[in-house]
Formats: sequence, C-alpha cells, structure tokens
Amino acid sequence: MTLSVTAPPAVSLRHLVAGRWCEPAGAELLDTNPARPAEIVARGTLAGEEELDAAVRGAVEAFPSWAATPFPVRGEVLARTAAVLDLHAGAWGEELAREEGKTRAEGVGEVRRAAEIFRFYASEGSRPVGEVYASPRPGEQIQLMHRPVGPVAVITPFNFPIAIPAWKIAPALAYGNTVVWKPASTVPLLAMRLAEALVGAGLPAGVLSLLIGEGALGARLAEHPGISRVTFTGSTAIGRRLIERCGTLSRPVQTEMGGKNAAAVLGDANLELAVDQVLAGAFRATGQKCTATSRVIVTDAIADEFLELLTERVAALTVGDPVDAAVEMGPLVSREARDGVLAAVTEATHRPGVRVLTGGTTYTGARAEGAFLAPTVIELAGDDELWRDELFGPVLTVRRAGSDREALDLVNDSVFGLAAAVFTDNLRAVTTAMEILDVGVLHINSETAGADPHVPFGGSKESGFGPKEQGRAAREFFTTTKTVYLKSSGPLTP
Ligand code: UN1
Repeated sequence: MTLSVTAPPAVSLRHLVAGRWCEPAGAELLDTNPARPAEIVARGTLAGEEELDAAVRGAVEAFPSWAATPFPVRGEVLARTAAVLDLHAGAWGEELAREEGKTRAEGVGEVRRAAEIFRFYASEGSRPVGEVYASPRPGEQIQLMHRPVGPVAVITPFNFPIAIPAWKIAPALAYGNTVVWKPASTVPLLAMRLAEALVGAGLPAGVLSLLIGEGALGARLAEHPGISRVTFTGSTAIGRRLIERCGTLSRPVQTEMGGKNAAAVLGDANLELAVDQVLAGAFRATGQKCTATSRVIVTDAIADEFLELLTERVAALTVGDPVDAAVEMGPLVSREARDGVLAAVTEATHRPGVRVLTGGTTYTGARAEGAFLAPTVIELAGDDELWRDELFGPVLTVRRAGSDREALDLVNDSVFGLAAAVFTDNLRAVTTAMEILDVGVLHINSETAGADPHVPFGGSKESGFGPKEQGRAAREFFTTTKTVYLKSSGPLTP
C-alpha cells in the first residue's frame, strides 16, 4: 500500500453565525487525516460563548419568517441543496474520506445519501400536512395542525459527517424550524460543506448556524434558553446526560445512541450470503456505525463452516488509505479511538473463553502512523465485556448457539436494541424473530446497517430516546400539534 499521494492544501474552516461566515478568535482546531496524522485536511478555530449567543439569537429572530414561508417554498431551498450536494459528491466525498477515514466510495455514497434525504423532505410540503376529524356537533370540524417548534439544537457525531446532519437538519428546516448545529469537532470540513450547500441554495440568513466546537459547547447549546428542542446522535454516556439536563428544563430531546447489533445465522442460512452481509455490516466504515454488526450468533450445526468462510474473507480485506480505490477498509477516526478499541481487545485476550480468530493487531510500515486496526473476529465461549460493550471499531464477536431459538434469544442479550439481522428462509424462525426481537430495525437476510431516507429509524432499550427519525416519523419530533375546533358563528349563508 502506498501513502505517498500529494495532499491538497489545508482548507480554512469558517463557522456560519446568524448568516455571517466567520473565524472566531478561539483555540486552534486542526482537522487531520487519520490515515496520515501529519496531514492537515483543514484548519480553523473553535467557537465560544459569543458565537453561541449570536447563533441562537439569529435562530430566534429568523424563526417567525421561516415558519411563515409557505411549505413548498421552503421545500425549494431543500431541493436546491440536494442538487448542490449531488454536484459536489465526488470532491466532498473525497474530503470526507480524508477527514473521517471511511473509503472514498463510502464518502461519495454518503454525500449522495445526504442529497436523497434533502430531496425526500423537499417534497414533504406536497403531501398532506395535517388531519381533519369529524365533530359530534353540527357545523363544526376539528383540525389537527402540525406547527414548527422554534430554534432546534442539532448535535451530530463524527461517523456520518454529512448523512446524519442531513437527516436532522432537512426535516427540521422542512417543517419550519430554525437550526443551530454543532457537529463533532473531528469532522468540521464536511459540516462546512453542508452549510455552504444550504447557503448556496438560498437559505435565508439566521435559519441555520454552524458552530464548530467540542463537547462542552454542545452541552451549552442544548441548555441555551433560546433553544426549543434538542436532537442528538452519539454516545450513550453523552446522550444520557443530555436527557437528564433537558428533562430538568422540560425541553423535548431526541437521542440516537449506542448499539451492539447482532446477526443470527440459523441452521438453514445461505452461508455465502450471510458471510457477505456480516462482513459488510461489521467492517464497512471501519465498524464505526451505531448500526454495525458487532455480534454474530451461529447455530452449532453450521458454525465451523461459517466461521472458516468468514475468517478467511476478513483476513483478506485490503486495509489502507481510504482514497485508494483498491482499499476496502480505512483507519478509525483517530489514533485515540483506535488505541481505545485495541486496548479493550488486548485486555480481553487475557480472559478465559476469548479466542482471536483473526486481527487484533496494528500494522507496521506505511500504515504504522495511521489509526489503523486489522479487522478483527473474536470467538467468545460465553458472556464477556466484549459481548456487552459497544467498541465502535472493526471488531466482531462470535458465539455459538445450540439451537435456532437460542440464537434468537442471544440477540436480545444486550442493553441496546438498535438493529438485528437474521439469516434464514425458515418462516417460523422469521415470524418468531419479528415477534420477540427487541430492536428498532430488523433485517431478514441483510446486514444490520443501513437506513432508507423515507422509512422510520431508531432503536429501543438504551439505543434511543424520543421519537424516531427519518421519513414522516421525523415530523413527530420537529413539529408540535395544535388541535383546532373550527366552526363559524352562525348558520350557513342561504
Ligand atoms: C446506517 O446504518 O447506514 O450513527 C446509518 C449511526 C446511525 C446511522 C446508521 N445513527 O451509525
């Protein structure tokens, strides 16, 4: 693998505060390439209290006129944003790969996915916007209106630098709200690109502000008196704190948090398909998806054959510079993230019942400096921390089950409940899985990851709190309803 490509010059980062692009006088922020940590992808400064106040003030001031803008006219801005995203998908997808570490193909795919999300919400104004109920009284009807809620705080993670922001910002704006957005400070460049796309598409000043900052800024944004609601995707620890704080403030909050998603490979499974899908679910985006497959449960009868096929494929994955077209898996987002995952794996190998089938190591040579970790498969004889804790990296744990039913029961053996996959053509097993698995998303014969823009998405148990995201489900969080009893003061005109 070569890591000697000449890097483009570092991009200057700007924040968007109440309609004005600016570079605050805060601490320096260096956005580096996790494949080559010495390479600076973008540089700028961190936002502080002053920018936060100005951004929220801008969102409060811009709200009445944006909310009053006809729905289809708001939709036109979103449709133009989708077009801008499509236009830049190649260049911005490559920047995404250099900034975050997923492959270029995944980066380009993610920018296009963001465009698709904007297109879905662009047409939301051409669908019915409320409900009408019959009244028990003559001459009256009852209308349910969905009203915008006000300035929304949007706090997003590093792992989908543009798709997750899109699936929060697009519905927030479509339904008439204004937004103050704080992305993860590890992916500021793609955040700036999305803000540029929206401004370029004609979004009025103040309707969106972008503040680049660290976790503490996100906490202050969520608690700011001018904010109406908070939507968050990220770690369970931070999500819980936000839920507590917002509870104290009586402020609605939606959090999408961790996952420890399992694939159950049952006795009759199509093994080629199951291996393909488990591989994709576990190692695409270097396993850094809350929907990633991190547990696989194989029914005894086919376990040896499945594990042999899987281990062989995992060990053969090409790991390297994510902008190299031949590479199938890039680095993790940072050396710190990699070191955390590696430490958990190394520690586990000292425990009984933990057996590394492949991976568990870093690399020498050109990849030594980068945040690389070999794709790892670990067989567990029983319960273990690796089985329970979300690692957020390219690590797949495996357990064997005595029967198909035991395999399904083990899927539920987690505090998380985001996604699951079951590989089988057995109708009874499928209907059992549909009935008993406590997850928000269930895939039959496909990987645990993935979410279509028009379909509700979110988890149960400790994976999520509040209304679901995406599709029309997003309306529940980004609007509030007003029930109107509507009647004129007298009889109908003759
Ligand atoms: C996907 O599976 O394609 O943070 C999307 C995450 C999820 C999104 C997953 N909120 O990984």
